Order: sequence, then structure tokens, then C-alpha cells
Amino acid sequence: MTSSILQCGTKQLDLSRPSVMGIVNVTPDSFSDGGDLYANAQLDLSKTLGVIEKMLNDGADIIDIGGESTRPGASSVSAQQELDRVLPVLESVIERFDTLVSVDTSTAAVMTEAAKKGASLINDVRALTREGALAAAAMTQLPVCLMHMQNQPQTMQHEPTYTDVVAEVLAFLAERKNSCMTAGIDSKKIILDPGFGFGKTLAHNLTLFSAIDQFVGTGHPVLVGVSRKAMIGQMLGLEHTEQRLMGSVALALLAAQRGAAILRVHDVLETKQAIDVWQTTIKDED
Ligand code: 7PJ
Repeated sequence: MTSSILQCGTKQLDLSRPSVMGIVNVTPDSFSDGGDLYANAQLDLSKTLGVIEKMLNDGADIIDIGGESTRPGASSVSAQQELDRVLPVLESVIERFDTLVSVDTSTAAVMTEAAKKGASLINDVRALTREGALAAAAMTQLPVCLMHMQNQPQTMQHEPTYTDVVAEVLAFLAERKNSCMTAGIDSKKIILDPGFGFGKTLAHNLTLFSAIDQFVGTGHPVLVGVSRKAMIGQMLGLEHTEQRLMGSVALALLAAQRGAAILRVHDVLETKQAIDVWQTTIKDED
């Protein structure tokens, strides 16, 4: 089922090698970059575009723009707030740079409007379960990333429980995939994501990580997002997100080696270098 080219609107993503997705949070309360792009509660657009330009120079294949913080305990935003945060940045990025842009949203109106402005991909941590999201995503004809989350951001880290975490996450994604296909989304345009850190303990995350091959075995491209997450802090005993660079790069590389197609990261340059040295060793084996 996996073809090496994923059509993303008018653009294409080459899946024959791991892709790097650079994270751009246009939220004043993001967990890892803490609203760096904000001054006096206002987004600094030129600073944001500078950060994105650097990510692209560093080798990002996709820029993921999100206007809702989904960190544990984050407060919710209205659709209008999300539109106001995401659309101006999306529009400027598409006008200025030749890149794929994905929109990190669960909100139908944001999917529709982002697609109209030229977004290439929909990335939904709620796997198109919000009202109207499935139909809105189907209308765009863009690829969708379906991510697993247990509960909601406000409550997800309150004692997450599973009987068999891998089986349950796979079953959830299979159910969401079927709903997508019923809604008219082409199976080839479905990307799956186990959702590291979303309603999972460290033990759950590690079990899922060692089962990445089972997600890859579904035939769908797999997206992995572990960058700066608490699981790395827990593994290394590091409280602060800015201490988690090396752990994030190592884990992203391991995910790629297990077959992950897209790596969602804050640190594009470092991740890209790790992937590139690995890819060079593969070439030398030929
Ligand atoms: C993920 C995401 C992830 C996908 C976030 C953070 C929290 N989208 N959006 N996968 N995480 N597909 O960056 O730590 O893991 S927001």
C-alpha cells in the first residue's frame, strides 16, 4: 500500500527516505517553546517567519503549524481564536516559501480554511473525531495524520490505563481509518501516529516505541512525535525541555530506523544530521 510519493494537494512528499516535520507552535502557552514567538501576547510574525526559514534551510520537508496547545492540562481555544492564530502564518509561509505546510488542528473550520489557503496536510491529534472534522478533512482531499490519544489534553495524564496498549492503539487507528474511508478519504492518504505522550505513561510509550514496526506493518506511513517530550525527561532524569535535545534526536533516529516515515521535531538541523549520517551508511552498504 505504501507508495514512495504522497500527493499533498499540489505538492508531493517523497517517502522513500525519512521526512522531517518542523514544529511551529503559534500558541502563547506551548509546553516546549513557551510562547517564544510572542511579545506582549502578540505573535511576532517576522520572527516566526525567520524561525521557519531557518528550519527550511536546515532541511525540513514539512512545516507543521498549530494554534492549539495540547500539552497536558492546556486550556481550550475557540475555533475563531485558532483561525486567527493559524491562518495569517500559514498564508505568509505559503506566499514566501516553497514548502509543504501541515496544519495541526482538530477543528473543522480550520481544516477547511487552511486547505483553501494552500495547506498540504492535516495533522489531527484527535484523529478527526471532533464534530464535522471527518467531512471537512474529506472535502479538502489532503492527506490526514490520525493520532491516538486517550482522553483529552486536560485529563490525559491522569492515570492512563490500557490492558494491551499496542493492540488498543492499533485498533483505535484501524477504526478511525475505516471511518475516514467511509467518509471518502483515500486509504493512500492516511498517515498513522501512535501518539507518544498523549494519555500514556513512560511504560506505555516504551512499549509502543518497540512496536513501531507493527504500525509500519499496516502499510500506512507512520508519523512519530517524541521531540522534547516528558518521556525523554523521564528516561534521562531531565526536568527542562531545553535539556532534551540529544535524547530527542536519538529517539527520532531510532524511530526512523524502525520505519517511521515522518519525524515531527523542534530541532530540525540536529535531527536531519542524524538521519543523514545514518542514510549515508546505508548507501555505503549497497
Ligand atoms: C504530536 C502532534 C504528535 C502528531 C503534538 C508536542 C505536543 N501531532 N502534535 N504527533 N504532538 N501527529 O509537540 O509535544 O506526537 S503537540
